[in-house]
Amino acid sequence: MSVVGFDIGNENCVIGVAKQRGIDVLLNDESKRETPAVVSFGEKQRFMGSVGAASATMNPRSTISQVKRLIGRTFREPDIENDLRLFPFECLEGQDGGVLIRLEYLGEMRMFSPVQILGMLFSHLKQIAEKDLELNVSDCVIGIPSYFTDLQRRAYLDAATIAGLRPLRLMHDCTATALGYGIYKNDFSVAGPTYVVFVDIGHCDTQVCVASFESGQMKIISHAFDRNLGGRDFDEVLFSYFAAQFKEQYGIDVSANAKASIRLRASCEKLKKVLSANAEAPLNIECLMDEKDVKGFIKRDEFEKLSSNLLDRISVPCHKALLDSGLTVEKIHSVELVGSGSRIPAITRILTSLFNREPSRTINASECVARGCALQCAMLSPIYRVREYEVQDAFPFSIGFSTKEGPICTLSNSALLQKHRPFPSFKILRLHRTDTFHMEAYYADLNELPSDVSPKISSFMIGPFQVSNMEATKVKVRVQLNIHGIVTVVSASLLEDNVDDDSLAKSDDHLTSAKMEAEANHGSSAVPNSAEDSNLKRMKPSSVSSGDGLRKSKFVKRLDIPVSECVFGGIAKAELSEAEKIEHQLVQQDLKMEHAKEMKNALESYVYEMRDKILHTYCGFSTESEREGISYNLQQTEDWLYEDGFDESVDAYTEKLEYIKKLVDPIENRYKEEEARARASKDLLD
Ligand code: ATP
Ligand code: K
Ligand code: MG
Repeated sequence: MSVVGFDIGNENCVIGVAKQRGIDVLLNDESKRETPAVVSFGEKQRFMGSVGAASATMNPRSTISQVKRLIGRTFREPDIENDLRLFPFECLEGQDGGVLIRLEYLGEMRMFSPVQILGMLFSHLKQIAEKDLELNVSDCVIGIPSYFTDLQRRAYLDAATIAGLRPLRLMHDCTATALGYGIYKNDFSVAGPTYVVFVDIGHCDTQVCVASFESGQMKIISHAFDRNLGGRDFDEVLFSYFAAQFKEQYGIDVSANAKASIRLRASCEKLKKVLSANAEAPLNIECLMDEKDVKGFIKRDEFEKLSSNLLDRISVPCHKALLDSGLTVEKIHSVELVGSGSRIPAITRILTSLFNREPSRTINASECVARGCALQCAMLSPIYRVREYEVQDAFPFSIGFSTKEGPICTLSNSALLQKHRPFPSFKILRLHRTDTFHMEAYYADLNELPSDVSPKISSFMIGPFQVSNMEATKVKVRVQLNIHGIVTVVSASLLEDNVDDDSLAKSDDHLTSAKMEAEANHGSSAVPNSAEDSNLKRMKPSSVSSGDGLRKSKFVKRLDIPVSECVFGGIAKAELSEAEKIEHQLVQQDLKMEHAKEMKNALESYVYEMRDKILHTYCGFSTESEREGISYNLQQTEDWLYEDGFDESVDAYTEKLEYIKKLVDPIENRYKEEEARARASKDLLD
């Protein structure tokens, strides 16, 4: 069994694994610790990760990047419309309002959902891990942004299913980072909790959280974010600057040309990185467009001036997280800056003035999420023993539940589950109902959410059931914020009794880590609750203590009620299994092409080997006409390999190989016989 943590970024993916020594980050086929989050559809097979990224300029319309942005989003959201304008690949509106990616593959126009593309990326990372670990990888923990909606979380689980992964937890990126930070530290003050702010600036987003650490435990107090502020926005500042300059200087409109845009954008990203270490940087692109070589130059000061808007925006989620934590700046022990987007020096400056102290960079900025996820996976997995450590996360949104009578609220803002509630956790509702009823889960406060998120989450039908006593009937509904941060109704039951059943369950419970492990391994998956049989299941004895020390046993009649769930905008089971089928076919095609490549290589090396042997080793064991025939065939095959046989099937290569082998084999046999004879006579003489 594997213990793996995945960080799927908009730009880079990192794989962490628990090994005997601790947490390792795996190298991909190019020996890199980061794998580009890219899926490219070549002529006959897909190329993913590093190889895929290399085709971005060659094959822009079929090379998909930043797919994480599109997961669980709708085509008409203004943010998405903005993104799509920058993407070189084609997107359409799906029937459900979601985004579909359209591209040509194997001579056909094909459509893929972002979930399918994400599934391909997961598959690729899974393969890298399996190759390294030499075992099947399924159990894992996957990092997600804290601002992910219910739908996006479910979409991630669907993508994992397509790839054959079983996430034990979707874990908030900053929580994973905080876990990796806290678990190894032994020097926390005994006087009280140590408060740390984590700021993660990635390629597309910024996430902030405030966490408190004590010996043996960490708690997230608040999460805040800007979903639209990351490294790529700084690239865009440079892009606009140079595009405008080149228009004037060279008379070219880079934005109007997809390939030129990709190249300029890539150069701007490189230039941005150079500016992180240097006060100025040049930009040179040969033959960018209309056969023009372009040259540019920018100083760091100028870049910072152009980016001042973006830099100012970084303080917004920082303020929010601090405000929500109820702490003042003086209470903060340190600010930990992670995510590679944060390497711009001006960001350190901004944070320094914001928190009155320089942020520290002690954490590995690009690997911390994957490492934290791997740690969490080890903690949840039964095969690893990790030191007792309590991880308590906070959910960033308030959730409400309503029935047709209106909201079921326990809080002033009509929410049932308050923002920053610890999770996984559940809440028991007791409702008086006599017949089947519906409940809807929704976001109670849209101000807490990223823009354009629909408040609707999901609806639940509870029933059918029959009551025998109209008056004394309570329906107990168990609402859960599960380990992935997904809202569900896990069960409902009928209590035909006047006695409160608090002895059966605490009404509002945060799951401890031991229980969390159990939840991770059972029941709390994203699979919607299947409707259970509503038969009378059991008569549960509940003990009621009486004052005189005698224990009376009282029977509460409990009847399980079926619960069915409908997620607004989620994909149906049938669609998911169709996606799994398609992925399987695509994998077969990739394997076929890989196999053909291997056969081609085998044929090529055979040709070179024989060309040499026929002149030397086998010379004395063949006639001149044999040698001529073989040489001729070797030459023919080599020519074929460069021309018609450049891109052929496994069978074609095998056939050629067999044909030459038939010519060479008799000679090879003569040679071997002679060898054997020589060895035998040598043995005799010895
Ligand atoms: P996200 O978290 O948004 O999904 P991600 O996790 O893939 O994305 P990271 O790998 O943390 O993102 O960061 C990628 C960003 O960091 C890119 O925009 C990249 O240009 C930027 N970056 C990397 N190195 C530097 C550097 N030296 N200076 C400035 N920016 C850098
Ligand atoms: K990353
Ligand atoms: Mg990231």
